[in-house]
Amino acid sequence: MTFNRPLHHRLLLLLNGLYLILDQRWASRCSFPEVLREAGQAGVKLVQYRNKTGSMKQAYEAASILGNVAKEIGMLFIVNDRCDLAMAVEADGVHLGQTDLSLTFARKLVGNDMLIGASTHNPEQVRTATEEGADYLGFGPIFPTSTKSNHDPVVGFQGMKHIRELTPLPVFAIGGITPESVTELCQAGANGVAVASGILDAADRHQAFTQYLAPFH
Ligand code: TZP
Ligand code: MG
Repeated sequence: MTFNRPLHHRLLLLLNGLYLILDQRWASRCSFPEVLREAGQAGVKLVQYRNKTGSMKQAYEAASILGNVAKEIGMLFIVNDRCDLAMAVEADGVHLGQTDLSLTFARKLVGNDMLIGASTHNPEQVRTATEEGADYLGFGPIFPTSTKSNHDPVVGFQGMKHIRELTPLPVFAIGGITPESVTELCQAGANGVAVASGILDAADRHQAFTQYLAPFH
């Protein structure tokens, strides 16, 4: 059964451009609330909080602060991996990988109003996540990255091009993306790019935001 949820127009308008990933590993080197405000000013419309190692208590505290900032500046706030945390902080969405809760069961838990994003790495996963009611997809890794350990094989521009026709959902290219690759990824069919290190390691974050977003203007 193909099941594409009719997404509210307002949400669809936000599911493109630069998707900022705030990975807890960078939190000791920069202030996430500050980065989030800079992102909002630059025109970023959605952000994900990713915490692979912290306790639930620590993740809840960080996510609830970031969720409040995101709400204040009108940015979509997505929590990685965990439906319970997303629900606890009243996030706009939850982002699930291939080893997280199934999309079908996650939907039962979070209800119809929460966005569900799905990480996909090959054509089969793109088809399945689409059929199972994801609202948007992450697809990659496009290039090698050290942000995710043991990641799937890289798919490159060709991989992106190949899956474009398999789903009507917004697709964010992810993994090792630099500003130089954004235009070609959009030409290959990406609606946006999801980035962690390219922003969080940038010497000049303001410039990095501008460079990543320029192809979307
Ligand atoms: N999966 C592959 S890369 C990544 C995830 C969740 C995070 C993006 O990392 P970066 O630093 O932009 O390569
Ligand atoms: Mg996950």
